[in-house]
Amino acid sequence: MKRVLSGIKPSGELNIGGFGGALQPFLTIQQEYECFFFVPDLHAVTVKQDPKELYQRSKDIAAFYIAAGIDPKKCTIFIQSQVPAHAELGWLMETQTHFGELGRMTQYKEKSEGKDSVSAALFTYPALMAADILLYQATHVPVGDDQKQHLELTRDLAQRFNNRYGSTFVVPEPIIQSLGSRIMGLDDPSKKMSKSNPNRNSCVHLLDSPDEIRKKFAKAVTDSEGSVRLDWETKPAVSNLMEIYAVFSGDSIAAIERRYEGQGYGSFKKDLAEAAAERLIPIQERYREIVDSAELIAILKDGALKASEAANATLLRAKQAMGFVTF
Ligand code: AQP
Repeated sequence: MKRVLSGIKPSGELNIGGFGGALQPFLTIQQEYECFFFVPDLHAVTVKQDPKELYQRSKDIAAFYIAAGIDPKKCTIFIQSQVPAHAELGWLMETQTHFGELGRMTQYKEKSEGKDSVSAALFTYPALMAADILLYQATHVPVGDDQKQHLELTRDLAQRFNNRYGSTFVVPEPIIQSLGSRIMGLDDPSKKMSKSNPNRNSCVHLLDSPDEIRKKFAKAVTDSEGSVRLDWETKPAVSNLMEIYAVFSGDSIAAIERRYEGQGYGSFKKDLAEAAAERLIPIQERYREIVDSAELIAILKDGALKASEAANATLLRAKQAMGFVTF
């Protein structure tokens, strides 16, 4: 059985970057794979989080999974910190990870740049991410552009562990998506659209109203050429908007180019906002129904039980392989 583990960190308000790069692909993936979709809250706390916000955002991410169409009857949906095996295998994986390997991670370099001090966890979290994946013996992991390096490390660690202690972990393969794997900021197409960007106009949030969506796309930077044409080298801002349009409308890039040939950016941006709102409004409605419901709690409790069962079995194998006393 092909199995997938993936998740979205509750480190800020979910935006259309996470939607295009993770949530939307999850909907297709659930048709083909046995899926574990989790809320990686232990990863969120590698940087400072307000406790009340972390609590709310963790529930939000879980609610968005369901609101977007992930089927809790088919998939296991859970919160990472409710399955203690993650932290425990995370530690064991740290013992297998070289300092130099972690130092090469570009995410660490980007997130620590210009900061006086960062947490040790920000440095070591790729080992925890490896544990997340290996605990479920995931055969496949969907990876956005920025996560490729971490999955490579996970594969190296799984192979290293298997060579040292005997076959224990499945070595996971990436699922590379062609569309939406790197959605850039609306204010700056050289920077990835990120939840932690304080500029609210850099992205469209999943809970934005149609009016806010329209305003944000209207403000999005473009270029002076005035033609809707994909060229990441010379027209990154417009190419980014075209990719977002393709994510929301399901249209191909070629079809979008044809539709707006000879037109400026005005009607393109207006239609883009309509396409995004049309997709997001029903998700928002379902999110509001479920976010504070007993239904969500029941799904997460059930998910934590199922996830623990799978994770504890792998953890036990790994501990026995390493020589820990187990009963
Ligand atoms: N802008 C994006 N374009 C495409 N994919 C994206 N993803 C996130 N942003 C984009 C993908 O979504 C998955 C879950 O990501 P995450 O939220 O767990 O971590 P992240 O990539 O660190 O997200 P942010 O928004 O940038 O969070 P902060 O600012 O807190 O670090 C991943 O597969 C990711 O590639």
